[in-house]
Amino acid sequence: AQDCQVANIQVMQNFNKTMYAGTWYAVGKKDPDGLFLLDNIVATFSIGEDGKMTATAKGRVIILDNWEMCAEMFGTFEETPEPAKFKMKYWGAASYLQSGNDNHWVIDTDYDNYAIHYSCRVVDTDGTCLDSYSLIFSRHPTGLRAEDQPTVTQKKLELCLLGKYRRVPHTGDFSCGANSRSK
Ligand code: AZE
Repeated sequence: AQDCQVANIQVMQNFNKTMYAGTWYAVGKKDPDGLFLLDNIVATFSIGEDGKMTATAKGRVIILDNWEMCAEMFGTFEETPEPAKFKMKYWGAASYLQSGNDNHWVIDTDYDNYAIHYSCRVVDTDGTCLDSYSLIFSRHPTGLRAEDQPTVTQKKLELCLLGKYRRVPHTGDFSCGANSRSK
């Protein structure tokens, strides 16, 4: 089932963005090349009156080699013919944070407990992904339910990223903690 071709990656069928809305806690991540959110990563997806999906994300980052801070990020999503495949334009609340345009694919979700996100930034000449990042989301800050773990492992395998994820701690300290997460 996995030939590692980006074009063959199966995404969530009949993706329902309204059911996807709300807060997701990253409990696992595979980093892209370069800078990325380190930990305490929380994303909140919303659907506007125009039907378009937007998101905010917070996470701890270290920029300029040793400056640790909470990055507040924003994203707007452009739909594609495949409902689970979006183009995400993103930027930071502060100009020195990262901005860009990424693919944003929802690989699988049950909407209530887990979701698997995947972005390939660079497709190699052989059709595999050269630079990807992926987040494993849970509705529960405590982590995935035991019954969702086999599904998530299977999807990591299909993404050719099994063994490449790290746990994302939610320590609630710094300015990414629970107290600053409300806005
Ligand atoms: C994502 C959830 C949906 C909204 C956004 C996301 C991506 C954010 C980044 C942030 C990078 C920040 C850096 C700062 C120095 C997918 C988590 C915006 C890619 C590297």
